[in-house]
Amino acid sequence: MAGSPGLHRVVATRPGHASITRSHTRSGRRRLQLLRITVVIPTYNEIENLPRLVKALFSLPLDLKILVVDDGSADGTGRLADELAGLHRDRFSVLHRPAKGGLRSAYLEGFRLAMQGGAEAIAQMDADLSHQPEVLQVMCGRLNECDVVIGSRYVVGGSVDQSWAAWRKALSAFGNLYSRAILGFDVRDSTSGYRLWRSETLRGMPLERVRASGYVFQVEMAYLATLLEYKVCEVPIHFPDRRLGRSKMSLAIQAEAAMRVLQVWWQYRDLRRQGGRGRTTL
Ligand SMILES: Nc1nc2c(ncn2[C@@H]2O[C@H](COP(=O)(O)OP(=O)(O)O)[C@@H](O)[C@H]2O)c(=O)[nH]1
Ligand SMILES: [Mg+2]
Repeated sequence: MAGSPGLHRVVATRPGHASITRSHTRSGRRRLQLLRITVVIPTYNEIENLPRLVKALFSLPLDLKILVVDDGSADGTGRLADELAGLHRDRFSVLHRPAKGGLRSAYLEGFRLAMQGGAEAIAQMDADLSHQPEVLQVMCGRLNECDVVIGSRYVVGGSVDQSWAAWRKALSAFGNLYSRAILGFDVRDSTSGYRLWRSETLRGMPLERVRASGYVFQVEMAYLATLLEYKVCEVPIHFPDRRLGRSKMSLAIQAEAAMRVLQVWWQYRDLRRQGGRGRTTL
């Protein structure tokens, strides 16, 4: 983070950009602060959803940029994103990748670009509006005391779409319980893809070691943060179903998930011993 250690950058609020977080200086005075946030949005065939999401995000009183990572969507999402980039010049950019490469590399490449671009905080969310943009403000408010904030369906106040069949609710809840049991950590919704990271947190994580894609990518990242003794917080979210377009998660990915969680447990046995000393920035 920019500025002297222990102090947060003080930024004058711009018209239309209310301050969103407060921090304490060493002298204990409260300072208004506006974090520079980049929202990384992976897209694959999200042409109906993307303009709505972008509009909703840019209407938030946050200092926010958007980075879309599009994997050659056949429905023209990439072209639409280019048009949006033309409209919102310095606030919107697109990373075009030639083919569907999965969430792990989409997010990791997006995070890297966002950090290079000077983001102080990096959000990740689905393009399909199942991650409600306004919650980002609540997440920002928590980032003073937390190293990463997860939008959680499974803390008090959180919920999933009422239309979900019982088996789907059970599968999702079971996935989270299973991960908690195997990995022995206390993140209630470790499969959630709605998150806000301090850039410092991502910098301290050995991202080149992350292997899982799909749901387990989210689990692996949350576990890694916990192992490295970062403070992981959860805020309740309602998770409505996507209304438009189709989910790209397949049964194969879900079946793979259970195995991958075991691999995650095995893969980080060294970090379990090292704790916070395993961070790549000390
Ligand atoms: N760039 C990229 N985006 C993807 C890929 N797979 C899924 N997405 C996007 O990642 C987000 C999560 O996928 P989604 O289909 O909503 O999964 P679900 O929420 O579990 O049903 C959405 O914004 C998708 O468009 C991929 O391979 N590459
Ligand atoms: Mg989704």
